[in-house]
Amino acid sequence: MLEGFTPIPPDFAARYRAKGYWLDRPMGEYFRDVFRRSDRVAVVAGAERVTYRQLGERIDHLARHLLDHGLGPLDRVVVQLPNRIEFIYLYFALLRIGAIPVMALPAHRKYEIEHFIAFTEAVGYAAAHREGDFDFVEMAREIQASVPCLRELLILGGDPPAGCHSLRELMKTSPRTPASALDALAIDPNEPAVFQLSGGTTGVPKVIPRTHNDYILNCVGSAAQNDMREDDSLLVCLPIGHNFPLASPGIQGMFVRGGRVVLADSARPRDFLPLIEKERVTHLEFTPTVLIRLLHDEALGKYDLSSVRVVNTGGQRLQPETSALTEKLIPSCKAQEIFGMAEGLVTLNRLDDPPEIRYETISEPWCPDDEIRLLDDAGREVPPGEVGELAVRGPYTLRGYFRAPEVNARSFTHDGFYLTGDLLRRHPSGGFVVEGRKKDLINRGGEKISAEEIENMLLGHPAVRDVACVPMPDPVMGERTCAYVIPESGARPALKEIASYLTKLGLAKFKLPERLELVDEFPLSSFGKVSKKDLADRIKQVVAAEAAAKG
Ligand code: AMP
Ligand code: DBH
Repeated sequence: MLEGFTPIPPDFAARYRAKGYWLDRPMGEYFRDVFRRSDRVAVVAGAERVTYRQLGERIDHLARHLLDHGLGPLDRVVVQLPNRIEFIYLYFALLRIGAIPVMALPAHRKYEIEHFIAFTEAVGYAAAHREGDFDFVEMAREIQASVPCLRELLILGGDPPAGCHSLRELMKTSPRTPASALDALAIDPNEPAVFQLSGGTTGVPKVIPRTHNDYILNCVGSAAQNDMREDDSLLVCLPIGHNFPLASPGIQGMFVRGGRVVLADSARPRDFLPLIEKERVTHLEFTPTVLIRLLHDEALGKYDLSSVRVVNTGGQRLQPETSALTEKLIPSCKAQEIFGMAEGLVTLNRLDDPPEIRYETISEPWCPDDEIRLLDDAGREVPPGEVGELAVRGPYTLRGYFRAPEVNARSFTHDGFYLTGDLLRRHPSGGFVVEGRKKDLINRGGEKISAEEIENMLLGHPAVRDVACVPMPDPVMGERTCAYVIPESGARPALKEIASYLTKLGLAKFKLPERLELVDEFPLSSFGKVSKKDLADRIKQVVAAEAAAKG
C-alpha cells in the first residue's frame, strides 16, 4: 500500500465486494473496455469530435509515452489543465498506467501548486503553457528549483521550451513502449487511483485519496441517479478536474452510460449557450452561482434549450426559488441538486420526487451502505428532526486524508466515520436538509476557501497584527471573503495592498479577500477564542444595511 494512505478495513472491504459495489478492477482497465465498446461520439471539443474507440486508442498511445518517460504505478502527477480534449487524454492515460493524477484547478497559482507537488512528491506536472498573461512553464521552472522531485513537465499549447514535453507532440509521435506493456502493468484496485483536493478548513488544502474501487462506484452510482442515457450529452463548463464534473457523475459517469461529453472552456453563459443549442445538450452541471448568472442573462431567451432535461447544481446550497425559476425558464428540465464532497459521499435528488421535496432537501444517499449519522458536539446522535453534524462511512468515502495523521485524528470518529463539518437535519420525507456548517471556511461560488490558510498568510504582512476571515453573504457567489484585521499601531492597510501582497505570495485569485474591515479588537467567544460567528453576523448586517440603503 502507498505509504500515508488509509485503506478501508478488510471486514468492510469484504462486504463492499460481496455486495458488488467494488469490482476489483483498475480504473484504466475498466475505462479501456468502456472506450472499446462503441463507435459513437464520446467527446465534442471545439471542432473535434472523438469517438469512444478513438478516445481509447489515443489514451493508450499517450499512456505508452508516459511509460517511455519512466512514469508508472503510484507515481503522482499534478494535473492543472483547462477543459480541453488533452485533459481527458492525460487523465485517463495516467489511470491506465496506475499513476495518480492530483487534481489541481486552473485557478491555482504557485503557492498551491508548489505545495501539491512537494506534499505528494509528484514527479510530473501538466499545465497549459500560458493562461492570459500568466506563464505556467515559468512557474514550473521556479518550483523545480526548490522541489527537485519534479521531473516531467507536460505542457499544452504554445511552443514548450527544451526539457518540457508538448502534449500535442506526444499525440503525434510514436511511443517506444509496445501496447502490450499496458495490460501487463500490476495495478492494485485497492490503491489510490486519483488524488482529489479538499477546499478544506486547515491551513493548506488536504489531499484526498480515491481508490480505483471507490471512484468507479462513485460515478456508476451517481450516473444512475442522474438519468444519463446513451443518446444524452453533458455540457462541462466547470473545471473538469473537480470531483463534481469529473466523477459525480460528470464525465466518468457519462462515459459509463455511453453518451457524449461536450467541453466548454468557459462558464460564461454567452460562451456555452450556443453549444447547448448546437449539440442538443441534455445535462448541465453548474454551481448555483453559474446557474444564477445564466438565469439572469438576457442571452438565455435567444437559444433553443428544449433538449435540456436535467440541470444539476452542487458545491453550495441551491435555494428553492432558484430551482423553481430554473424549471420556469427552461421548461423541459428538472433542477436536481447534488450534495457532494471530494471526500466521498454524494447525494442526488430523486428526479421523480415532487418539487416541494426536490427543492427543499438533498434527498438521501443512493447507496444503501452509505451510513449516515447526525451528531451533536459531544458526538452523540441527535434526536430525529434535529440539526447535527453529518458523519458518514461507506464504500466510496475516504478513511483518512493522505499523510495527515493529526488532521485525521480530528476528522474521523474512532469507528471510521468522516466528520464533514456540514450541519444537516432529517426531513420527514426521509431526505436531509442542509442547515449550515461548522467548518471554518468560505464557500465562494462552490469553491471552498480555508479561512485559516488566508489568515496565516496575512499574519506575515507588516501592517497586520491579527486577522480573522469570515464569509460575507453575496447574492451571486453565495459568499465572499471578508478579512477583519487589527492593524499594527499607526498602520491603515488597504484592501488593494493586502490583495497584492497575497498575489505576490502566489495565492490563487479566488481566495483573495474582497472586503477589509479594520477593527481595534475581536469579539471573543465564551472560552476566549475569536468569535467568528459574531464577526460573520456583523458583516452580514453591514452588507444588508448597505443593500437596503441602495434600495
Ligand atoms: P470539498 O470537501 O472541498 O469537496 O467540499 C464539499 C463540501 O461542499 C461539502 O462538505 C459541503 O459543505 C459543500 N457542498 C457541496 N454540495 C453542496 C450542496 N448541494 N449544498 C450545500 N453544501 C454543499
Ligand atoms: O463541492 C463539492 O465538492 C461537490 C459538489 C457536488 C462534490 O464533490 C460533488 C458534487 O461530488
